[in-house]
Amino acid sequence: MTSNLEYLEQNDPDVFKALKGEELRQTTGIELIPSENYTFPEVLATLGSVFTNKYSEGYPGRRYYGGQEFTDQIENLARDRAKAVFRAEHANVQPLSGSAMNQAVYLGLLEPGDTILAMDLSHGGHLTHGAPVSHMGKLFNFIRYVTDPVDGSIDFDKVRGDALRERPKMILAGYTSYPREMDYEKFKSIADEVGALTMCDASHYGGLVAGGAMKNPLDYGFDVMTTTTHKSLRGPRGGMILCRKDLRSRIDKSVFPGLQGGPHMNAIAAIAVTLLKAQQDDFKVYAHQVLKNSKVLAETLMARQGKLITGGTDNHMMVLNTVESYGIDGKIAEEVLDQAAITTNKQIIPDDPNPPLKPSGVRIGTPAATTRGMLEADMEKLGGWIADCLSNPQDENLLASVRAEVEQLCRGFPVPGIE
Ligand code: DSN
Repeated sequence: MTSNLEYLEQNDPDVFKALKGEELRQTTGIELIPSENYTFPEVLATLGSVFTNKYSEGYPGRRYYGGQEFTDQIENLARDRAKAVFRAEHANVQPLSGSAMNQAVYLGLLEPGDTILAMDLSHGGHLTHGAPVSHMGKLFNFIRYVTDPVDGSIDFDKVRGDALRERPKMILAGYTSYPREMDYEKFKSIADEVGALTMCDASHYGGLVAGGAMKNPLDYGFDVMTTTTHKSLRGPRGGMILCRKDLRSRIDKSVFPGLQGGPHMNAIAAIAVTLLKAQQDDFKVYAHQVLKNSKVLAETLMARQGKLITGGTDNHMMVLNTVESYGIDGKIAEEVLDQAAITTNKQIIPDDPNPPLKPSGVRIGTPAATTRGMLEADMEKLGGWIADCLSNPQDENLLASVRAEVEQLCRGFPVPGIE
């Protein structure tokens, strides 16, 4: 029988060739972008399944289209598993992406013009946390908190002062580029003092919360937690909202019909699969190993002239100031490492004097390498190679020889789901 991939090869060789090229790139090189990962083979199977054919606007038991026997089953499974994994009273698994999920929360629980206290973009906040260029930044009144330039800590006296003065309707924790744990108790106590809702965008570390390696904001009384499903959680691309049960109706109506139409049922089936995996013992081992690997990679870089923002990491990522460490900007550093088959992403640093497409650093993370089975000794090798490359950005021979070593290392760690 002809497989779906064989049909693709026969009927659209251009797309097939690009797909094979991407498979090769993902297997032969090392993926260190902290928001990327390798998903489970079962997730790839459900994403490419007949669930992609189905329209399911509405929610289980209350749909606007017929034929929902199996889609209702999988959405209920995904919601129940999400509630169990994150100890949440309610879960909405329909958001198509991280941005949509955060927008759905703001639009469902607040009114346009309301004040939200959130982390500044250059200090690690996400675009949807009120960056002036985002629609959310225009629609709501965002007040931004920043981090300490030396140790990266958040000045909670200042956050409290801002909250007492500005009376936000919501206080937002969570980040997209910040290498430390968050102090949820302090956020919650300030929010309670001013009567604000608490929301945590745990998109980056949702998988690490699920695996018990990082703190769960819901355990600290947060009203809402959001997470994307494709980063440390290793699922399909998508988002989910976890909240108290009394917020259920406002959140669900905000996602559909407020913001979205038909949910992607193939992704929801894949989220259900991911959340079963996330309850298993080897996922917990993976989550803890991500942090161990991150610490060793950070220490290796710091021992080789690397200046890390906040001086280290408590989570799966680190932000390397390449200008101060090696005299090159983040764009050049990203390109140099690409030549050695090491994938990172250029990254702005707190109060960066340089523009976003030529910023002062790169962001590095360990979830994908850990999924492949790499351990501390592999991180020491990687850290040494990164330092070698960034210290000698114009040495083509060195970059080629590091590339050969990276490819050799990667051959020992097959990628799940790719033959
Ligand atoms: N794109 C995600 C990241 O890389 O952190 C968040 O938007």
